[in-house]
This record gives sequence, C-alpha cells and structure tokens, in this order.
Amino acid sequence: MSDQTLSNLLKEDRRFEPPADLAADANLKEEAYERARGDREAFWAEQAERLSWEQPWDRVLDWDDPPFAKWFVGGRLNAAYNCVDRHVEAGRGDQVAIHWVGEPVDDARDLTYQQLQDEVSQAANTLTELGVQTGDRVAIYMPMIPEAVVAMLACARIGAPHTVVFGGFSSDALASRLVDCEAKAVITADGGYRRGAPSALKPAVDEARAKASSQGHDVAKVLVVQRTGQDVEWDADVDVWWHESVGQASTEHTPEAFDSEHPLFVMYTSGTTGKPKGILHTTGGYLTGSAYTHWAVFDLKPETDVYWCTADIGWITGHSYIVYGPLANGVTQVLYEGTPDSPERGRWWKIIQDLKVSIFYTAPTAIRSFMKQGQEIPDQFDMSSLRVLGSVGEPINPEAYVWYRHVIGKDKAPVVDTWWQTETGSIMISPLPGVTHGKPGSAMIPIPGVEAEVVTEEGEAVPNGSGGYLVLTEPWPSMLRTIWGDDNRFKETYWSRYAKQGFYFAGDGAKKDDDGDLWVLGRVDDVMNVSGHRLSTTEIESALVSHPKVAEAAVVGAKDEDTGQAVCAFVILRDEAGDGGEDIVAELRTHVRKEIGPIATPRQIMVVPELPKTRSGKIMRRLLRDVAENREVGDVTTLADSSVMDLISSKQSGGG
Ligand code: 6R9
Repeated sequence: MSDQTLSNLLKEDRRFEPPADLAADANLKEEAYERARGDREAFWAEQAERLSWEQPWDRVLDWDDPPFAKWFVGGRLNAAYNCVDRHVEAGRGDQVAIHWVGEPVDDARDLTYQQLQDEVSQAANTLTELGVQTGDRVAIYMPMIPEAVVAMLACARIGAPHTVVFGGFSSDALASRLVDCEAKAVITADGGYRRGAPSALKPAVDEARAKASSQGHDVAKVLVVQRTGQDVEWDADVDVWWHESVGQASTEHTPEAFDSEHPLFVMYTSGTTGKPKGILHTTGGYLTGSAYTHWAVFDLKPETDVYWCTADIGWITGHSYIVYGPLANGVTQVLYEGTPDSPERGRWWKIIQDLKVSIFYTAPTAIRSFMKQGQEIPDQFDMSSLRVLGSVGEPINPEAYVWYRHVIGKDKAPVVDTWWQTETGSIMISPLPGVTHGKPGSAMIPIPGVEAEVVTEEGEAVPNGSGGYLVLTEPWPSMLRTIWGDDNRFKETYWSRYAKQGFYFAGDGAKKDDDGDLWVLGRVDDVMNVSGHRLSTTEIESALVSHPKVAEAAVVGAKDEDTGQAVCAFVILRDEAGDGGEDIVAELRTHVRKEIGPIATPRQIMVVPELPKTRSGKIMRRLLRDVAENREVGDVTTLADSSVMDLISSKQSGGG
C-alpha cells in the first residue's frame, strides 16, 4: 500500500461508542472474544445449541482433509423444522413471522409462524408429489413474495437443495444454472411488480427450459405462483399452478432429519471470469452460522424486535438474513417486494414507520442514493423505533456511514458494517453494536469465533498501519464446502494461494489501522497499480464522494502507457449541484489530489447520469474499464439495467 493510501484512511478519526442502553443489555459481552479464542470448537458447539437437533453430533469439526470441512459430524436436523415448527411448538404460532409488503400500496399480508408451517408443509407435500426427492436440486426464480420463502423452506424440509436465481436475471443466466446443477424442478411465478408495473417471469423460465434441453438437461416440472395474473404460455406436461397444487395439499407433513453435512443450497456467484461458481452450503454448520451471527451482530431480541433486511432472496444476504438466520431465531420481520422509491421516494421510510422496524439491514449503494435525494425525505417519517442499522455488500464510505447513522439512526442507532461473502455464508467481520465502538468506514474486527488476518503476498501478518490481503485463518461452521461439481476450482480459487498456511483467501484487499481494526478495501482486482503505487478504487471513490457536489463515484484503473495503470473516475453529481459548472472536472481532480495525494489524481473524470450495477448493487467496474480503455463494452447481461451502458457510452462520444 502506498503511504498516501494509508494516511488518508487514518485521517478518519470519528469514533462512536456503543449506546449505553444497548451495551447494558447486549447479547454478547466483551468476554466472548476471549472465550471463543480460548476454545473455538466449544464456542461453536455452544452456538449450534441454538438449534434443535434430532440427533446430537459426536464431533464438532472434522478438518482431517482440508480444505474439505465437516461440522457437527454425526448430528442430524431439519432446517425448516428449526425455522418454523419449533417456534409453533414453543407456543409462538400466532406471532407474525413475515409482514409482507407488496409493491402496490395496500397489497400486504401477514404470515404467522403457524401459517408459515402450514404453507411450508403443503409445498413440501406438493414437491414430493411432483417427484422431487431428497437430494434433487430445485431452482427458485421468484419475486419477493412470501411464496419465495415458503418454496425455499419446503425444499429444505424434504432435503432437496435449492438454488435461488435472482428474478431479474436473464433466461440465459437461469439456463446455465439449471444445467450446471441439473435442476429437476423450477419454482417461479407468472410475474412480479417492479416500479408500479407487472413484469413477467414465466417466459424467461420457458426460454431457459428450452435452452437447458438443447444442452441436454430436461427440467421435469415447473411450479407457478399466480402473482400478477398476466397471461402465460402453458405446457400441461410440465407446468403446475401453485394454487391448484400447494393450495390444495395437506398441511400435515413430518420433517425428516438430515445429516448435518446434507447440502442445503447452491448459490451461484460470479467469478471474475468464466462461468458462475455454484457455492455449496450444508445444513448444520450454515444454520448455526446464520442464526448465531444474526443474533449477535444485530443484538437481536426475538420477542420484541421487528427486523428488516432489504436484500433480495436471490442473493446470499437474502438467504442468510431473510430466510435462515431470522427464522431460525424466530423473529418478526418485514419482506418487501418492490423498489425503494416506488410509488414514492419515501416508501422505505414509511414502511419503517408503519411497522416500527427496529433493526434495519441494507447496502451502501442504497444509502448513497438516498443521500442524493436529500435528508428532507426521510425527515418526514418517524423512525424512532430503529435501534440497530446494518450495512453489507461493499465498503461503506465514511460519508455514507455518517449520514446513515445521523439521518436514519438519529445518532442513536449504531451502524454495523458487516463484511462477509457468499462463500463465508454468514457475517465474519463486524462490530458488535453493544460492545465494539464504530469507526466510519471500518468493518472493525472478526466476530467472536472467527479468525481473520491481513497478510502479505507471502502470508505474513502485516503490522498495524499496513495493508495486504484479507484471509480467514481458521475454519468456521458456515464456510462453503465446495464449488458444486468442481472440487478443483474450489481448492484453486480459495485455498491455493496460502496453501502452506492453510488460510482461506477471500479475494479482498484490506488494511489494519493503528488500532489493529480492519478496513476492507474491495476486491483485489479493484486494486490499481499506478506507477508502482497501489491505490484502492474504494479510497478514491470515497474521496470523490466527500466532495459536496458528488453523489456517487466509481473508479477504475485503465491501462496507461506511462504509469501502467491510470485512475479513471465516473461520477454522478448531486441533484442540487446541477451540471456542476464548467470547471467541475478540474475541481474534482484538485479535490482528490488534496484528499489523497498527486498519485491518486484521476487522469480522466466523466460526469455520468447512472453507474452500471448488478442487481445486488455492485458496480460492474469491468464495464467501466471497457469505456475507460476505449473498448467495446463487454457482456452486460448481469446488469440491473442494461441501458445504463448506452447512456454512459453516448456521454463519452459526446465528449463528457
Ligand atoms: C454478503 C455479500 C462479497 C464481496 C466481498 C467484498 C464485498 C461485502 C462488505 C464488502 C467491504 C463490507 N463486501 N460486504 N466489502 N465491506 N461490509 O455481499 O456477498 O455478493 O458474495 O460479495 O462483497 O468485496 O468479497 P457477495
């Protein structure tokens, strides 16, 4: 890391202590860190006790054949029973499990744990009737409706691993996943609502099924929820309506206990290149990790909290922090179908106000877009119920953190910046809101039970004040078990770089500040090398966003004859900044120079109306690099809005 990079981050000296009331009643206390370190396996066994096991394990961890881990060996449990039935058995059947809020205003529905149990049982019976057996894979391609959660739990209940494909993905993306995991069935809907209009899903399933067939894989059944009532093509041999099958099925279903290492789901995540990786998670360890972290990191009080995670279930955050963690913990939560600003910009804040949400978990990209709209909108709502705020998905820049804490949390609700990945299954690095103080921009320290380090190329821990690669140094229960069908790629991608030390390589760059707290800088491939200096895209973005006229920024390293790579920035201006004035580019270059140093000065700054983002809100820098290097723009199929690149490219040819 360059000295400039480090000194800029170390300039961030705001500190927020945990609120006294939260600290006094915190689920975990300071001592948990030491206790976990003293006997990690005992600590994790204690966390696994949160679940109901039909048969207890006889060994906590089998790490005899690394990197292939087995957790809670010999134990047997059913994930759906743990997320639903046991709460009903404990007398909490009438508690609301899901406050579902549809995008059309007033289209809402509450499901109690009892109702959830009935529907999951019905769906499990239907899947079995359709020929789905334990071990078969089922793809789920759905909008954010309660049936999506029911579908996942029904699969878990019969031991059929699900693979949820984000409802906004193309038929191509769906087809490649159907083929890769050889899905026997697909659960979908006719469509869903987005920005006030019905948008179709079933046609993409029809197309994907045809594409899969042409590649030699036939999907046997497609179960279709009627959500919008739009016309659909119907293949009577394959297609089955949910309301005519699940709706009529028996609500009696006895869950079978499966081995702790039974596959629970496959979640596809894009690698830097090549075909998506099917990340495999198994039952006992994953459920332990998601339940424990949800309880500890959000300081969850299941009896009184109303929790809301705005992720989509097509993303790992939706799996761990909408479905498995929260439901295993028996909380009441909000599930929202639509976009943040439909039909009005204050929609999210109104939901928080009306349902008295106390824990709120979202992504920095959403926070920044609200910042851009201005404080007046959230200020119209009473959000005093909020007590913990979470952030996930990318580094949160200090300005966004402080805005989130101040405007949304009223300086009362702490922000937990949670670092983790599809592969880690659950949160690894985060403050504990009642224990750890907060520093804007830092994910702070590994949670109790997790061991992380920042290391050099050679695998040596870096001293405080230095940067390097983020690794996890000990196995953890919710770790990925492999890449579906590709053990070699699993070893190669995550375990080969530090094979000697046995570290898990996360693919992220990070640094330790002078206190030893961690700052995740983003993917290693987002780290630029300019004239031999390592610069983080995140850090330059953060500097740009700290300028009063800038709402959002994305930075890439473009090939440069002189310096190896050069910094290219794309910025969106705040509404009130208008077009920024004619000197805006010079002004921003000076600003970055001042904030970080001359080495970081962007060679090129383009003012753009939008940035290309994936559906999970990550900026696709690869596409921006294409623009910066004057290449034809590559594959845009995983963008949330593929027209964005046209806007940006036209800007550039227009001399923007
Ligand atoms: C949960 C999720 C994982 C990658 C990860 C990192 C980035 C996620 C972050 C963060 C900095 C945080 N990331 N959370 N970077 N601070 N709090 O996002 O999973 O979609 O697999 O992405 O996201 O780069 O490696 P996934």
